[in-house]
Formats: sequence, structure tokens, C-alpha cells
Amino acid sequence: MHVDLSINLGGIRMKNPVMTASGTFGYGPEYADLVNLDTLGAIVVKGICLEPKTGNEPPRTAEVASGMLNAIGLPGPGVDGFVREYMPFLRRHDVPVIVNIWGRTLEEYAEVAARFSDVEGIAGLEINVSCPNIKEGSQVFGTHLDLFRKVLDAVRAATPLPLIPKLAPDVSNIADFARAAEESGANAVSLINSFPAMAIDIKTRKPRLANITGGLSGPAIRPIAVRLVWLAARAVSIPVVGIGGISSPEDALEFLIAGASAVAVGTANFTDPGTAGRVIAGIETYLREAGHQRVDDIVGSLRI
Ligand code: RRO
Repeated sequence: MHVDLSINLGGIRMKNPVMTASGTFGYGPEYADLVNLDTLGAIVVKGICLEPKTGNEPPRTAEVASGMLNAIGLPGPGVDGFVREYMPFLRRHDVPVIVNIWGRTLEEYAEVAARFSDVEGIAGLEINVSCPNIKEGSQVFGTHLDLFRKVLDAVRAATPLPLIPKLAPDVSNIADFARAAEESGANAVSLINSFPAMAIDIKTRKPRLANITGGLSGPAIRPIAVRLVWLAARAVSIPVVGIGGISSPEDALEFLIAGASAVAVGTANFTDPGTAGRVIAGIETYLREAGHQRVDDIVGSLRI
């Protein structure tokens, strides 16, 4: 039986439901010798703001049980640098490019979105309101419902591109944020960003990250993410992208059954760049063996 893995994620046509999570796959070329980029559902690039930025002091990562902490602090080339240095490469590939964007103010979010609207080859924007590691504000937008709505309204007014707000995990009611995204005209939501966390070296009594706190990602956060995806997917009718510790087809299938229409592989890219490929193949096998022809057949198929 033929299995059709293709999906339409809020207006973004994808060959399959597996993308790479922002911040774990560079801007694409970094992985091109290791992964056939054209086989991916989509590439989500590292967060871009208006101007070039250097990021935090090292150490910026630390390994912890079943995961890692990071406080990278959003280094990046800015809008113009990204378009100049990376878009020519990305346009040569047959894979949707989703740009993760962020700003320090509402106006900056809107301007970044507006600037990308005219750039050829961009399939959509993921709106980062949930970075745990910059002091200037991004996290505040993701955890305060009124500010979250304001960012989305500003970005929605600035661009016709498909918009995917990336939700913060550390909120008391994720459904409120998913609903607010839908009401503001978002085309999908993605969740979760890394979970705010901290680790200490007891010999030196220093924090293991220069930033003191960071974001926890990897298998440690997967069950947290599956629950939040389940809650968000029940609250909205726009598609949900499930993210959090996916390193196998089985992990991805949990998210799809919980209600995600697509998934993103994140931290696992660092240890095995072939993970997304294995996840795609494993989803296809699962669908075939269960007698399904399309991914949608299992989305939200949780039995309670
Ligand atoms: O760059 C980072 O420190 C970072 C960001 Br923007 C984010 O959204 N999530 C994360 O874990 N790290």
C-alpha cells in the first residue's frame, strides 16, 4: 500500500512531517555534507533578529542527565546577513525554509517579519517568543498572554507569510497561549522551546553556564512536551508542531498521536544528524503496518 507522507502545515507544503528544530541545525549548510537536505519536511533556521549579534559568553552548553542545557544567546547574522549569506544556498534546495525570528520590541518583531515578506524562497516564519536566555525581553513575550497577543498582532499585520509562534513551556495554561495564537491569525503553533533550567558545578560552586541559567532540551523534556502538545492540540484547530527530545520514530509518533500534525528533531541533531531521516522512515513504516495511507490518519488518535 502506498503511504503519502506529505502534509500541508498551515499553508506550507511539506514532503513529510519531520523538520529540524531551530537552533539545532544552523542555517542549513552546516549539515549539508551529512544530511540530504531535500529529504527533510522543512528546515527551521536559527533565530534571526534585525541586526547581527554575538551571543553569550562561554560556556554556553552543558551536558546533563538525558539532555543538555544551553544559553547561546541568539548569535546571528541579522536579516540582511542571513539573506545575503544563506538564502542563495537554501534556494538551490527543494525544502521549505522556515525562518525563526525574534526582536527586542514589538516594533522589531514586526520589522523583521516585514523584511522577510519580500524575500524569495521563505516558506514561513516561526516566531520565537520563548528564548530562555536573553535578558532583553523575548521570554517575557512568551509567558505573558497580553504581550504574546501584541507580538502576534504586530507580526500578523506586518506579513502575509505563514506564521508559527513557538510556545514557551513554562506557562500555567498552555491552551490559553495556543488559543491566543489562533485568534491572532497564526497558521500553526510549535512547542516546546527548551525548559528554563540550571546546573551547578559543586567543586567550584559556579553555575555550569556563564549565563547562570539556560534551557533544558533533549529526552529529559519529552514527556513534558508530549503533555503540553496534547493540551495545546485539543484547544485549537490550527496545526501543532511537536518538539521536545525526539530521537527516534517512536518518539515522534507519540507526538503525532497526542495531536501534533508535524514534529521537529532538535538536540538529537547534535549527536546523530541522521535522526530526522530515521524518523521519516520509521513513521512511514508505522503507517504502512497500521494500514494508514496518510499522516493525518494518526494525528490526535490517542485512545482514552
Ligand atoms: O539562543 C539561545 O540561547 C536559545 C534560544 Br533563542 C531559544 O529559543 N531556545 C534555546 O534553548 N536557546
